[in-house]
Amino acid sequence: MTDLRTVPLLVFGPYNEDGLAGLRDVFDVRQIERRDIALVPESDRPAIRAIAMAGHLPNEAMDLLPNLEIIGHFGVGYDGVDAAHAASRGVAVTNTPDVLTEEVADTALALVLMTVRDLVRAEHHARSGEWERSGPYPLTPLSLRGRRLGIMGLGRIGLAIAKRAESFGLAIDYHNRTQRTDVPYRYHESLLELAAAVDILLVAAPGGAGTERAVNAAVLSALGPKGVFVNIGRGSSVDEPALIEALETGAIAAAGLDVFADEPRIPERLRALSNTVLLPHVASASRDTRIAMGSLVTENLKRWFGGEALTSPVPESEKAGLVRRREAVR
Ligand code: NAP
Ligand code: 8YV
Repeated sequence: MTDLRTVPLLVFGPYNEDGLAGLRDVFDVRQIERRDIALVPESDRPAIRAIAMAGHLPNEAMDLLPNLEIIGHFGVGYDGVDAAHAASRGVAVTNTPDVLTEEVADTALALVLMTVRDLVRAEHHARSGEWERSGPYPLTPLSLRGRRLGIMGLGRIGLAIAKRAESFGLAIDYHNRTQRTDVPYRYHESLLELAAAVDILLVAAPGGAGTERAVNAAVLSALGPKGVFVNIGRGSSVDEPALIEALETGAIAAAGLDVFADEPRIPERLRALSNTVLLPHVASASRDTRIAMGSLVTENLKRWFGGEALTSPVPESEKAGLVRRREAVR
């Protein structure tokens, strides 16, 4: 009989409450309140065999845990974990794809609509009594009608966004590193080309070195003065100072952002702008979806120590053959 209560698992910093309860039901959980390995006493470090976490795990922290086998990342985007480094040490990494796709796509469409039709300030106009005092809310210069949406990152989430946008009557273009053969949408080999061809540019790509500051001044200039930028992916994919400059000068019309370069800090200049809609990284943040994400983290960790194939290893772990523990914990 497998006894996972003998497996010490480190919860590296803040973690979803439902997910934590699920982990506690199974493993010998030790949680630290901040993502700081110094909070794990040196004498306890050799015992740790698994980590559950969200956000950033420094390589130095990983390297101070000599018997670490697996990292369960709460979130599909695992740019905060160096999965190649983990693989070089024989440590598997899992993430939480699929279970959040539809929720994130719903939020993306809401963000597009809020931004294009200025709905946050219109709501404030009604709620504050301004409608009764000063009359109707001004007509919005932008509309979704007749617009073309360009998606950078037509993966699971990008495709779910495209399907929704299609039903809204939008034409869809996209840019990935590799052209897909299973979609009817127009492909662009470069992000610059995509930005020049569309009215709304939406990022649904992963963070990390491959997309670092990819949305820069040239891309925003190509999007143009009637263009709208929406980011549901990662803040690191945008040159944020260049975005602020483009919004301030009218080089683009508006932006809707769920993610930022240095969360939870949002630059004051960005917060001061009236042509932005700013969300605090909530695209997947419904309780049901977060429960599903936590369950998938726990499922992966249970399967690993039970000697079964992982449900969602990241590609770097798959490539290294880190998809199943050689033996179950007895
Ligand atoms: P996915 O299925 O792996 O899709 C990622 C897409 O991005 C793929 O189509 C990939 O195509 C493309 N891509 C990767 N690197 C690229 C690059 N350098 N340039 C252009 N395209 C690139 O992942 P997903 O499940 O859709 O999730 C996407 C991302 O959304 C996550 O990594 C995460 O950062 C973000 N996210 C945010 C939230 C939120 O709360 N705001 C929630 C969930 C996810 P190629 O490989 O062909 O390039
Ligand atoms: C979460 C996300 O907000 O899955 C992702 O990549 O960005 C979001 O779903 C995050 O991972 C939870 O901390």
